[in-house]
Amino acid sequence: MSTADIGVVGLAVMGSNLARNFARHGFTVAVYNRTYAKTEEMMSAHGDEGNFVPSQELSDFVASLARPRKAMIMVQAGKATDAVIDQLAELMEPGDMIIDGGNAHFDNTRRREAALRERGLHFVGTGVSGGEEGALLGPAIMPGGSAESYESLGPILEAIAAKAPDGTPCCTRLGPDGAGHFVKMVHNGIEYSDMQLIGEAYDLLRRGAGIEPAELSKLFGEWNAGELDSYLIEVTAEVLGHTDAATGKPFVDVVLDRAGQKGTGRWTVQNALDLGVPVTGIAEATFARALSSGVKQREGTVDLLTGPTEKTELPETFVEDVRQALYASKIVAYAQGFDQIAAASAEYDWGIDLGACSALWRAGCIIRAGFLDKITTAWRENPELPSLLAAPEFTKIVTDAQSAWRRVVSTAALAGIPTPGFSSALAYYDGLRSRRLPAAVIQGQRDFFGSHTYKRVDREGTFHTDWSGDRTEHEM
Ligand code: NBP
Repeated sequence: MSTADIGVVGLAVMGSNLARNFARHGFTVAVYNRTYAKTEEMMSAHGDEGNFVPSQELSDFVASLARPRKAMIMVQAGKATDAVIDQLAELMEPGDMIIDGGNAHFDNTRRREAALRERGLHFVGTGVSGGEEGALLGPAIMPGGSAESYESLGPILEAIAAKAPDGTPCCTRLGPDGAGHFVKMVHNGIEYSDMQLIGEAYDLLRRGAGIEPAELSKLFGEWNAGELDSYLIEVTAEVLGHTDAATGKPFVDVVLDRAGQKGTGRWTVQNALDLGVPVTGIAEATFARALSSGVKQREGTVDLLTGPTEKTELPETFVEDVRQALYASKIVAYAQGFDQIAAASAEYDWGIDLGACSALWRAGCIIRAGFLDKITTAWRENPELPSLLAAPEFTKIVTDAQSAWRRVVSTAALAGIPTPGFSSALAYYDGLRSRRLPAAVIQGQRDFFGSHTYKRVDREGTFHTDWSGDRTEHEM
């Protein structure tokens, strides 16, 4: 019987939790996993949570889906996803939908969507954020695909998505083909940046101000009750408050300080370079992870490179300064991420609504934060903002924070504590507010050695100076 409202292929941690989430919301869910034992395992542990239709064969799985069929893939990104798409496409009929909820690169999603569209199938590349717990209890869902597919798929996804404080589901169709996976990628990039900034705040307060992890845990807890309210601050308070059972030491002191990465930060930066969008916060965060795990360089220089010899006096307001610098730097990171989404939306003709995008990040996902309400309002009031920093509320927050921000960055430099996130965010702020940038010198250099020409501030046209000759200027 073709009764299942939706099906899930891939029953590892994400797939099985999403399948359970669908079932708990009253949907009949077809489930399939390449290794059938995993399907049996899930059914015996959770089969009583709702209506599941397990299949051992993919053909039976497809046959159990009601038309238009909706099969959500939650398998390893890359080759596994392509293999499953090929197998499903063979069994499906025009009008059916394949939804990829894995962490695919948006270029792959564009390729897959185009190939399946040729066959009359809908391909919905969907970002899913919130980790295992989110998948079960309500993730933020970022679908990209045809408007037609969203008509019947949207209500199912919206039902299982997290709900924002105002009750709105954290799931919106972001645009065609790669739009959803692109937004998920930038979400992860912002996540990298946010985590790095919080790490720097910890480092400044621990190494700089000598505050112990247990105290810092309380401080982050307090910050979480104010304008920094966010999942990542909450998680940080938990991590810093945890004691290692084996040694009795703060957990943070027994963890090897080499940050891992699965690649979405790198993808974000690579794409930003292609689009020419300065996502300096995400880039610094990605490189900071690379530096932390660059064992050869760290071990080979740690005893050679000396730091400041004099003790750095901290400003009396240091703790509050760090909080303000963190908030301002976070806003810069989000502003840069939105710039990248806007640039890609124009490049690929996706028509992404930045207000809808920020609204769907308000709950369920890793970067959920209280201030996303303010960001949503800013984009909704003026979708044409040249930058999030131009929204009156954010202009005020960052300009009000600048004294504290400067004290933190300069104190960090004097104390020898690396703050690539805070420093680059402040440099970005100063770059934007500078009426003249040294790019004029760069243009001169480029024209000098490569005849790359330049424009003038006082008249229209393109010019070149005869640097090797009599230095007369020619209009090109
Ligand atoms: P994994 O990424 O660990 O993938 C395991 C699943 O892929 C199993 O069901 C496995 O089947 C299946 N699979 C593989 Br591997 N190769 C296959 C093939 N050739 N044909 C069919 N099935 C194949 O699972 P996960 O951690 O649940 O993540 C699923 C997706 O969700 C990934 O793309 C991931 O990037 C994304 N994601 C994960 C998180 C998270 O927090 N973990 C968050 C958001 C998104 P088997 O049992 O037969 O080996």
